[in-house]
Amino acid sequence: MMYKKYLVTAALPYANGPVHIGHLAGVYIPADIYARYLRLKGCDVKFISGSDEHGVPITIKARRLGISPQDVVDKYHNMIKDAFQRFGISFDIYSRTTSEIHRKTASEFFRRLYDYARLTEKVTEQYYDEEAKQFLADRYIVGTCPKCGSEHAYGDQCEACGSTLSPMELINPKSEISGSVPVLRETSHWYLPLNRYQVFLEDWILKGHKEWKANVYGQCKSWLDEGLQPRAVSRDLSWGVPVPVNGADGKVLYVWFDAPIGYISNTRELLPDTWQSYWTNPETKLVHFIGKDNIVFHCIVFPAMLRAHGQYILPDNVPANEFLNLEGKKISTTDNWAVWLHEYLDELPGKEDVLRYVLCANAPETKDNDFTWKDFQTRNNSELVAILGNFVNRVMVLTQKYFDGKTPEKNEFTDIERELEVTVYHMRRDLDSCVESYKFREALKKMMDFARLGNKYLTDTEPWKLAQTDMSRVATVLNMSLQICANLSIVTEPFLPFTAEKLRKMLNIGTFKWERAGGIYLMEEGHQLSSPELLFEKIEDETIERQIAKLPKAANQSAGAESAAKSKIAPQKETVSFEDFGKADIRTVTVVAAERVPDTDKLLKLTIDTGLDKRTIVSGIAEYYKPEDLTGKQVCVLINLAERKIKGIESQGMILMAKDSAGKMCLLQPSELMDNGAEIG
Ligand code: B3M
Ligand code: ZN
Repeated sequence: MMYKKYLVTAALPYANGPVHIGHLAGVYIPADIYARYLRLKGCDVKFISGSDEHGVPITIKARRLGISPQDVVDKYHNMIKDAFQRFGISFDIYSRTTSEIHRKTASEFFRRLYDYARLTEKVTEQYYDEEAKQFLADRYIVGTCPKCGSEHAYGDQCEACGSTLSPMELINPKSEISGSVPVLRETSHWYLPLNRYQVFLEDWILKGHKEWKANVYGQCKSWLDEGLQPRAVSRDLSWGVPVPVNGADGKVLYVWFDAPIGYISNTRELLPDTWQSYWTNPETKLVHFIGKDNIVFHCIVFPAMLRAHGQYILPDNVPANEFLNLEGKKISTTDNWAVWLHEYLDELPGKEDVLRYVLCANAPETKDNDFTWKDFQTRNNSELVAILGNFVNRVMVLTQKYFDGKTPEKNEFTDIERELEVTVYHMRRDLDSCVESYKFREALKKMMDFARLGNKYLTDTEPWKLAQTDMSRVATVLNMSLQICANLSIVTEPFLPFTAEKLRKMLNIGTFKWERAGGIYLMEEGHQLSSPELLFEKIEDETIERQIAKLPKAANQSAGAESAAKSKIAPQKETVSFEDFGKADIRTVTVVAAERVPDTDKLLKLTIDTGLDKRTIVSGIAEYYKPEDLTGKQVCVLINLAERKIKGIESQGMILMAKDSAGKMCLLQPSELMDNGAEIG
């Protein structure tokens, strides 16, 4: 389907705290890359977000600080908005759900569902705090999680195990406000009967959107398989959008009812006259960028609301990401185990793109991922500086030296240039397909491939040597190199917008349309360049040491991988889908030869017979097994692991081991002798 318009939304962050790198990697960087890409392609795109300013987390924070909820959201909304802007997140609008237009839009939305009998009303018993004289919705009630036993579960969710809960499921419930044990009282609420949309959602998602990311599709499937139940869409609270029905005093819309409507209200605020031409237009592609904890609301609840409403389009895709950890530990705002965007911007000025690059390179696209300051430094120094910065700098300096900073002419092509022309053309197309399928990590690599290609071209042609004999060749080589620089000024724009701008300035060019990338006629002969500047600077150890030292001490110690491992059994990892597990090809194999890898304590080089072939794997088991103990043993090996070079040896698989919390390790062996190549699963 050819779309005429695009709505790109990024989850509305709660305005109860600042934004950290987890938010950026999971939601805002991919969304921004996508929106910038579409804009450069000349598409009619609106990139929408804003602060989520209702809900119990806000009122709890206000109570704790002794200020009003409005004061809380004013403070954080401005802080978040400012940080996003400084970081180059190119929203067309970043508004807020306390705006007048949002209140109106959300009320009208609810009212339409109410008028068309799309909601049901029900009286139930709910927890009530007799001391504070109020009902205890969602996070106002705390207790023990029935699923994992954590003592700090909330009435809507357990953060320890990620389960969605209802207040009635909590063991030993207590009021978050007064600490008292709540009583049950009757109250009446409106419900969205999700069960009525079960069949529709099954068709739409399970049959119609098989292309959605596996993590998203899998979560939807498990919700649908469990069978959808009606969900309350109102609450007994004073902070929120009042329920627009007579006799509903003291009741507001549930925050997860009003928040996604914020995407619509914010578009309406941006385009008072034409917003409907986006939201009611089947030729609009709507894409929600969110984190994994928001999947059910964006894939099940909001689409059911939109369907019940009847006038608006549904999302085409919801490319949700998993979570980003920090130095091996879950980001925690309460423990201050986080890198806060506003602090980063103040402390590492001019390095916006470095963080954008590192977070995109490590984006938790298919599984949780880790941010470490060491990796941040390495990616800056050996990728941004050494590959991208270095290429551009060499071209600028050489052009200055040999041609007074003017783009030289393209003379006769050799095979190298002919091949280069074709390669560049294909690289652009490959990059497009990665972005369009929401594979931003891979897209970033493809972006860097332009610089890699440029470096290789310079190394192969050596214009500094040619300069002694053949200036006409030098001209061609530098012309082509400048074409690659101009290509880089386009393809870096979605990922590294500050760098793209610097590059345009140096090349003394304007912004090209995306479609021009992949071509070699961007820089005109005779065009004067500006003076070269460095695109990136090396990051020294002190810089990252200072950042590491900022992380809270207590948490810092327990973050040490070893002490954590010794203190307890590793927690269960993320759920994987059946298909995901099925990708791992594990076989029984026989070790036919084993030897130590010279100059290492831990590594053995094993030759194994997989039944399919004989191959080499390098394994870190020398502390536990002598080479002679292994020869002839049958073990289990993951055979389709991407090849890795370890100490110069290609390792083609991984031998499976068990490791306990004390660090003891042992091999896994089949309980009976099997043929080599037997599949394990
Ligand atoms: N504020 C939850 C969150 O920040 C929520 C997202 C709303 S998107 C409509 O995780
Ligand atoms: Zn739990």
